Amino acid sequence: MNTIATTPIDGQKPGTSGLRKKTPVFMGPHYLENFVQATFDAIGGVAGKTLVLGGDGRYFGAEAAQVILKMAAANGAARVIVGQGAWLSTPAASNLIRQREADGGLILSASHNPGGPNEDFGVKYNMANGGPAPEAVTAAIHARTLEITEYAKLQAPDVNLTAIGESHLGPMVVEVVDPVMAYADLMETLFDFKALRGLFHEGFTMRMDSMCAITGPYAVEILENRLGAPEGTVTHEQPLPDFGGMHPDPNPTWAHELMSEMMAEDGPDFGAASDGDGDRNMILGRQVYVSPSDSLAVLAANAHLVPGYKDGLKGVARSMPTSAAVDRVAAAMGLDCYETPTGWKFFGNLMDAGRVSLCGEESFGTGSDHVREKDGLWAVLMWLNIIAARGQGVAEIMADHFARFGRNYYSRHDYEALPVAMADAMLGDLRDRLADLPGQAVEGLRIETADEFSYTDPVDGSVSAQQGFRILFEGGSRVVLRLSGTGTEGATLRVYLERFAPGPDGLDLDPQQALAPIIAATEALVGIRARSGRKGPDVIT
Ligand code: VG1
Ligand code: CO
Repeated sequence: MNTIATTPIDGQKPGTSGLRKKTPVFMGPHYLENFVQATFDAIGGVAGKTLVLGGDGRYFGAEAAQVILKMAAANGAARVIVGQGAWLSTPAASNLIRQREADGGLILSASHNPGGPNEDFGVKYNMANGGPAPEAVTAAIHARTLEITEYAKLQAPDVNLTAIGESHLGPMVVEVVDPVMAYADLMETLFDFKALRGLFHEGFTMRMDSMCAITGPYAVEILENRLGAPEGTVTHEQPLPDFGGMHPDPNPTWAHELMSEMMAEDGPDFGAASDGDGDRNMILGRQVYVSPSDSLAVLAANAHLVPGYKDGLKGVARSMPTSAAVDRVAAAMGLDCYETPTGWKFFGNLMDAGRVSLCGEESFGTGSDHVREKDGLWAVLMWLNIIAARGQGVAEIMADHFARFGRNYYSRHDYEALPVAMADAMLGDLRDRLADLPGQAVEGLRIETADEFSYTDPVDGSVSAQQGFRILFEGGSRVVLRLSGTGTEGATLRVYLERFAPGPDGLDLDPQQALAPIIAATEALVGIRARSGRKGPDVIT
């Protein structure tokens, strides 16, 4: 029998980006099956449909892929396109869904969260446009998990996912494809590969840290094989089920090996890192760290130098906590600029409607309408192409950018694994006081406005409320506070700090120093350290 009885399991509510839990939770009886069946049910079934399937190679990914294939077959799917070895980076999955005109896809990843038997696993459903399911769909999936009584799963041996080619699972076709080639080909259509080959030929040095996660094979193929960068340019290039014990989050804290190499006087010209599923990027020059919000602004200001964007951008969008650096570029260039809640799913409608072609988040996510996910290697290639076209290094490009547009000093402070009740109480108290804050002075800073961000999608009119607290100070400084929707342990409080310096003076301060008054005002207002007993943030970006 293909039908198996089950009962609802609590807590299967997708967060900012899919459902993420500790791996043993996902491996528990019926856990994955319930969620996958609820997903299929919520999208009106998969009978006759074509799906894309793959993940970042983390522990339990290959087994989960087998379960999903058997369930897709028993639910009547016509075809599933799977990355070889069940591997697909998130942007490559998005590309395959679009290119092959699939009805949707499932991505097996907990992204930047560590992987392994006791770390994190995740499943995310993407729509026919290649983008993450919007909130209405994830809400329907969650609702379905609460009423599920059975799921369908074919009793069959595992499918061979190591060899490229087609096979059958019942009447369903399983098509195993090379995970890298279609994506690498797409990159060749967007960037000046000839100029990039020239750059490496002239001795430009680069370090790409794939952090033992999925971008390794993609980066080796593109940077070393196609662009002629020397072997060894890509490090930690072998995807491993536990990411070799690395925390595959490309930020200064977790990519510390790369950071120390790049901060040396004789370090490489250019450095980059990506996350577990390959949708994030960190950009570095020799002794230069580019904050993700600034990176987005630089890409917006220079996109016309890149073949894929030579006619200019349709518009730009950023998540609300991302700094307003890109807004200044948009204003100067006459581009529309949208502010969305955190999470890539909110950019999909804007891109589908042709309103924006470049989007970004402060969390090391940048991307364009070439796919419907953020795309780490794409951002790296954008930077390389801009460096080649301008004939300037990262430091010069940044200095020039700040001189032209001013500088939005920016930093994010994360407090991880806080007790949920404490975090809720802290933000609940802030919510209660919001209306009284405007006009008050804290630590010498006068509060101009304070609110809780609510977003109305300009394309479909859907409303997303309670998307983070914003406190604006006089002079364009601001602090934003919100709780993470991707963590699997306790609550993670994210504090986003920003201060604008118009220049020409004061453009090269240490961001933590430049932001010190706002950090002090935030502590006075919210009492994070006082209430949590923590000495400081766990992660500073
Ligand atoms: C975080 C980031 C958000 C990003 C999301 C998914 O969400 O803040 O900008 O879109 O991760 O990225 P949260 O809710 O934890 O703040 V990924 O690379 O983990 O798919
Ligand atoms: Co990711």
